[in-house]
Amino acid sequence: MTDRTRLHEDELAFLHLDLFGHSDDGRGLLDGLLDLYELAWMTYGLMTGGLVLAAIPLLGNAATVMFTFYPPLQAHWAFYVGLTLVVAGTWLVTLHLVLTYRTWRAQHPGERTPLAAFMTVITFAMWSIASLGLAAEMLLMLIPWSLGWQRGTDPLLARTLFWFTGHPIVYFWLLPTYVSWYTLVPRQAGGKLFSDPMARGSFILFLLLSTLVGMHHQFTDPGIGQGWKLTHAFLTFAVFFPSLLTFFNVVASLESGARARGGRGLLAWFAKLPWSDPSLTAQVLAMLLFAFGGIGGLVNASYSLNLVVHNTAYIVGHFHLTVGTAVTLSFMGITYWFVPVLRGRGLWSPRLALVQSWLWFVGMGLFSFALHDLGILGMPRRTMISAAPYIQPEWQALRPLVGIGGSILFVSALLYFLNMLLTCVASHTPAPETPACAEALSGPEEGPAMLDRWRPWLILTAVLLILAYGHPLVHLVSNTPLNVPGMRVW
Ligand code: HAS
Ligand code: CU
Repeated sequence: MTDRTRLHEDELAFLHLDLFGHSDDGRGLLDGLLDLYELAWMTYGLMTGGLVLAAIPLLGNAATVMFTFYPPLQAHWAFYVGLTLVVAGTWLVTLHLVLTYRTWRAQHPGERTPLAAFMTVITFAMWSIASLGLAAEMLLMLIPWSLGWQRGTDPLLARTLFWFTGHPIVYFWLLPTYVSWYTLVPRQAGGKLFSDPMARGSFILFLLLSTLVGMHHQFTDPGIGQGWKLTHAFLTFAVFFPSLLTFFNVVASLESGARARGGRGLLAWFAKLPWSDPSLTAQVLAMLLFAFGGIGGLVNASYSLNLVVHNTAYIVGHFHLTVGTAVTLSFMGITYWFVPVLRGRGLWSPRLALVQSWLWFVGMGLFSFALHDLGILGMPRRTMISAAPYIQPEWQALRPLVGIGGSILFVSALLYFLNMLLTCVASHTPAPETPACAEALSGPEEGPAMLDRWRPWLILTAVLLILAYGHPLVHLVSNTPLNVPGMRVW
């Protein structure tokens, strides 16, 4: 056996372990998958190449368009092409997963898909559908326009296509976090997943509903009918629901762990979680702040209330609790076991990791609380406030909290990277074992077989998408003047 084949097998065995946790028929899967090795490297090359291509104009000050790259702000074409390649790379990941999944399916007829695999495939299916908006914006508008082939552009159409993808992108970040909360955290807490079928149900709802709500970012955009905006507001309340299911399921699972460890009382069991485990601590602290991020999201989504908070610091507070904590702090917690497993060495300092997690929690608590408050007091986002002539006296008491919270976060981030670096180069403790997925109190067989099918859900997703976006998109495309020239303000 050549070295390369061995690498194939190791990697694929890991993939197998990772996605199809409890199946024991590893060999057949490996046989079916050897040719996917090249595909994986191609994906890696495409995404890295895209990143580098986008980074060159970014660093060269030729892409000063911020992360939403709204036209008429215009960047160098390489920025748009680079980002498009990154997205194309994610489609190859979907292809890889689907091929793997089909092989597994063929070899395990009648078996329920393991939960982690099911959730991973849903995440990428959802994302691949969602990314079509961005792909259309890039290929049909921004790239030809930045190359000078199209004289003008249309900010409204571009924003609509952007947010078609831009909202579900937040679930593309969140769902991997949920995969960990559902499949690994219950066991880390010493317990079991409360309900496997409910977990699957919540992911199917994400597939169905994630892409129907983008206009909740466009409540103040002229040129889109109020009826459509209101529809998207109601659909946002609907996509809130699978996160409520997650709230219930994950907290019940944590509770099962804490009670098994001797926890008592209505809420006092919470103290009995294994708080000395940094991986678990980081993720539970992330959950706690996410509960507030979710509530803020509901405020944002409420059509009329949105007018109070839109374009203010409140939104910045919101997304630091969601992507900045639920996702980021959870990912940090995940790497506290994952990097040691990959590197074959123990975490350099679990205690430092605990300090880091708590600092993130406290720092973000301050930072985001102050930003929410400042937003309600009317402080705008995306603005250099210290230089604004309209600075308000009632903002002044809160602004230092943003700075203090931000500084604590900065220290926390440094400690995180330090710990990761030292784990890779200086740790001498033995490697932990790859964690196994949690068992479920109520297993997959207890749910309807319907939950493990794809075609009906994909068809329903397409139908809902046409209902939520068909008419407004056709209207915008058929009326677009494409006549707004590009500009660069910095
Ligand atoms: Fe959002 C704007 C609405 C979730 C990210 N959002 C943003 C922006 C970002 C972002 C980056 O409707 C700014 C974009 C920009 O630059 O303009 N968002 C929502 C709603 C949800 C939501 C309804 N957002 C997220 C997530 C994000 C994210 C997730 C990133 C990962 N958001 C909006 C709206 C806007 C918006 C409007 C536009 C505003 C504007 O005007 O510009 C929901 O999905 C949230 C559901 C969450 C929950 C919480 C569940 C809690 C769990 C943990 C439970 C466990 C605990 C342990 C607490 C329902 C699962 C406790 C233990 C015990 C003992 C109890
Ligand atoms: Cu959104």
